[in-house]
Amino acid sequence: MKTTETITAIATALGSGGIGIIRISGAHALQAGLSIFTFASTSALSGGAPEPQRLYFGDISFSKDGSSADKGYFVFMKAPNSFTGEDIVEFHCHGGQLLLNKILESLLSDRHEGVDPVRLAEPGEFTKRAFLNGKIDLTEAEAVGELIGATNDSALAMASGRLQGRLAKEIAEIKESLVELVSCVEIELDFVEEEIDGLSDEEILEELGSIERRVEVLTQGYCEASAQMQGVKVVITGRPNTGKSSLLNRLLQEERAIVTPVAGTTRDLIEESVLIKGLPARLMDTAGLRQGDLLKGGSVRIDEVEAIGIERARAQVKDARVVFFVVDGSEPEHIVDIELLESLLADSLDRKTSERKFIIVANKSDKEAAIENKKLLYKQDMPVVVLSAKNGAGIEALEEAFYKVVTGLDYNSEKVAVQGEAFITTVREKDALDKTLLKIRLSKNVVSARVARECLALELRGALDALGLVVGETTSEDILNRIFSSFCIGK
Ligand SMILES: Nc1nc2c(ncn2[C@@H]2O[C@H](COP(=O)(O)OP(=O)(O)O)[C@@H](O)[C@H]2O)c(=O)[nH]1
Ligand SMILES: [Mg+2]
Repeated sequence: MKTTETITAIATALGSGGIGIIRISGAHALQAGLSIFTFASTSALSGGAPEPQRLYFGDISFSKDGSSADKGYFVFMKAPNSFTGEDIVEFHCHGGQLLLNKILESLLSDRHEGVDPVRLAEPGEFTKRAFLNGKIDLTEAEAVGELIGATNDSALAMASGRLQGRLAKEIAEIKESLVELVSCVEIELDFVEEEIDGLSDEEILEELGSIERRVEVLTQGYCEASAQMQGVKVVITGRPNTGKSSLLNRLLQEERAIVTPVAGTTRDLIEESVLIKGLPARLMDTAGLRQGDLLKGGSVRIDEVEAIGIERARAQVKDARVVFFVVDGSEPEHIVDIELLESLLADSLDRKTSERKFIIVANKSDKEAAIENKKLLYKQDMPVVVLSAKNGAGIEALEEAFYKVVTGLDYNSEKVAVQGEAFITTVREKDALDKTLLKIRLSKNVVSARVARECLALELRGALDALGLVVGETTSEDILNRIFSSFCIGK
């Protein structure tokens, strides 16, 4: 698909910096770029025009009358040898926000005679054009966003591997095997009369089995890879004084939150990032949950600040991927704990239910324990970890339980992380591969049940279409728009 509209945007981050970049892409990029640039020396031009992939120094005008200017570089990348596959011009000037905005404005204004209007790029539009012009596939386009958003080494390594096309290559190889199989089956169908030697059922099943395993490997790494890439939001909650802040401090290995024996010490949210068993977690300590009606007969007075803190805590739980529900394991079973847990679980009965995992933390194991009394809590179908935030006993077990609920795998310190292999990180890719798997399994059933080869060809085609969704070959316009609109402008 060829897009002719010329677009522009500031490509560097908002705020002031040493250098700011403005990017123009489209058929009129060169014309528009030249209209506001004066070359310091014309000797390097070829026939009066700039050569591609070469930096030129000069004046960039940023006011309507063309008199004011910044000094900077001009670079032209000629289609199709550019990121978008279209003509691109970039200005590398000083990175002041006002300055960059003024230059952008002068490109957008139609004051230049004979220059077609240039419009502001939509979010992700440069990357979208790169995709539409076949410069990158959808997995690589998404990797651009992931590379920019990476906040830890392994996310960065993974995004960079994706950008280099590791996943794209694996998908292409799986696709090739499928295409080969489909063509064998279809040739057989086309030449029924000629009695050519087609593949035996066993051969087809074997080939399908090996394709299935390759797709499975990709889907199995999903939970871990997406956690690596996006980080896991963990909310610590429970009644006041159960040791939530102590647990946060213990996991961070620093005295981050204030700990006192006074109920209601933590009032606002405290958020810190930490790696738990190699997974990046955003840990959030919250105000202890209490309420007049939950504390039976309680005469506890909650002031306005604490009440707001409690409200915030509840809201955070709804947005969490993992919830550490902390109880005081040294106390006899507390009815309030159960009511609280149930009310949080009820809050969780929304779209993300299946994704949100609770871990019950029975704290203060260093004190004389009354844990056996907590039968009701233990009846809930969720992991229980007995630990002491005070002396650190059991923290390892909590970290392993965390790893398990996030990735679905047992933690094994010898296991190398997903980086280095091909893997998927987005729900979109997981969805497409699940569909592919389904079709492959249906194909196997069709062969095993000795149904006509026509049906097999149909299912195999279905698998190919589903696989095409991963790299964007068969992805609808709507979905593409959704993906690219999550990018920022200038990307
Ligand atoms: N013995 C013991 N005391 C603890 C432990 N964890 C927290 N505490 C104490 O319990 C009280 C409340 O702790 P804090 O972390 O502020 O609880 P929060 O209100 O849930 O944040 C403090 O006096 C802590 O010293 C633990 O593992 N063992
Ligand atoms: Mg606290």
